[in-house]
Amino acid sequence: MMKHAWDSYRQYGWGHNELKPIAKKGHSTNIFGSSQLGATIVDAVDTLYIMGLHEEFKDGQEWIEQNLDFSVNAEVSVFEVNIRFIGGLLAAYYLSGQEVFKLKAVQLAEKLLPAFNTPTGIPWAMVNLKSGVGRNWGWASAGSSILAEFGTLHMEFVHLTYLTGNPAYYQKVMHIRKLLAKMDRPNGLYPNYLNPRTGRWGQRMLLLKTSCYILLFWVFIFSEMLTLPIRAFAAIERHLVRKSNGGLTFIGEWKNGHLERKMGHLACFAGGMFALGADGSPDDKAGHYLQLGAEIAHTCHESYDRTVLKLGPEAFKFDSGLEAVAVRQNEKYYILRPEVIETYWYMWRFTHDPKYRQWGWEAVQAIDKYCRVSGGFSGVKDVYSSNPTYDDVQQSFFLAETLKYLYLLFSSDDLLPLENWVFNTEAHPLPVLHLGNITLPGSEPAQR
Ligand code: DMJ
Repeated sequence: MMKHAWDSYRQYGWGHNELKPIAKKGHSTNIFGSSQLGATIVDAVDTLYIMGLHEEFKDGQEWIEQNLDFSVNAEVSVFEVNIRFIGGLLAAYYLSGQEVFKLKAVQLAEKLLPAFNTPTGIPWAMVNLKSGVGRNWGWASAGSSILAEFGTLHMEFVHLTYLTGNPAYYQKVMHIRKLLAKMDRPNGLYPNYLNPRTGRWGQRMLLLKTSCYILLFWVFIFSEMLTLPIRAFAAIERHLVRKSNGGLTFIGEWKNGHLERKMGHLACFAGGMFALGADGSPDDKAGHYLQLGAEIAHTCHESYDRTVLKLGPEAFKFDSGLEAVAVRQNEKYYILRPEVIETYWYMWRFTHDPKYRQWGWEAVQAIDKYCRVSGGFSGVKDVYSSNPTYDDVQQSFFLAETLKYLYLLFSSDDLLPLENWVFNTEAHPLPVLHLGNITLPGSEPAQR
């Protein structure tokens, strides 16, 4: 499947950000602005390396060496470019040792730094790579920055300081962390919108997106300050986790004082997060969080199993007799997302229960049957229709994440062991840094 996805992109979309597998031409979205930066190449090279697809990896590396140039007049998403490009380049560097990946990651990071020039130091969501001018999306609670985005720069930026000796990257993200630590936390959790001019929360909305919480959790685990993530777990459980009438555990969305009994595909990452958290929790909590991870994995599997295509919808409800099914037409699509498979993989690593491989295999068969087309893989618009239409996009995260997690699910545990590697939110593995033993330039000595 990786060969088919890559070869199709190579043939029809080379150098474009993504591929339209039906129209057989390049594709891009507003997260990359008007740039043509080969997002699929950068996002996929570490997967190629891990899978031993050496020729393809070399081809990708050559394109990056010769063509990847960030001096372009394009307004890009700071978060997306960080997780896909900086994460992808750093992972490729650590895995292969090829200097070019590090060099390109640092060049790009320099272009992102102006995004932090705000009155509070909370970065803009978008920055123009040429002019350095930043701004926010109008739809994000009147121009706020988004927690799931600016809270997910930490890992890559700490690695940049570690690799270059330049303290600037570390200081920028530490500033965010310190500022967050001082802010009020309604219900013990951070709302999703923060105004970078005033430093005040925007709309009070708690959404568990695939980024900030797992990221904060990892960071705190590895900085040996466990209390905050464990408190956050307790608050998530208390305010967002519920059981349906049919006995399915789900994570709802809290908006304006009301919990909507709806779970997004994106929130399915939390099964893996709880399993990983169980591994680092105090003994009396470990079994509990592993069990919670297993329950989330089960619910997300049900959301796949209750469809015609055996692929999960974008969001599913637990209301008025509904159990893990989408209601609105615009929530019935599957765009090759990884979160459910990501959770299967973490659960497999921590339990070795064969059902996770079984569920992963079901997903492989469904994707191959319903999403494979002659020009690559496409998302589908309705997972409840036996005759679905395609969205005609092969997302770069399909190669970075979905196929990588599937490959790891069927590999042995000594391939990228979790003691030594930590995966960013785009599934790019970076080595665990033991900050207790390292003093980063610009950092205070690690707290114990
Ligand atoms: C990916 O870019 C990342 O997993 C991100 O955290 C969320 N969205 C997509 C996949 O669904």
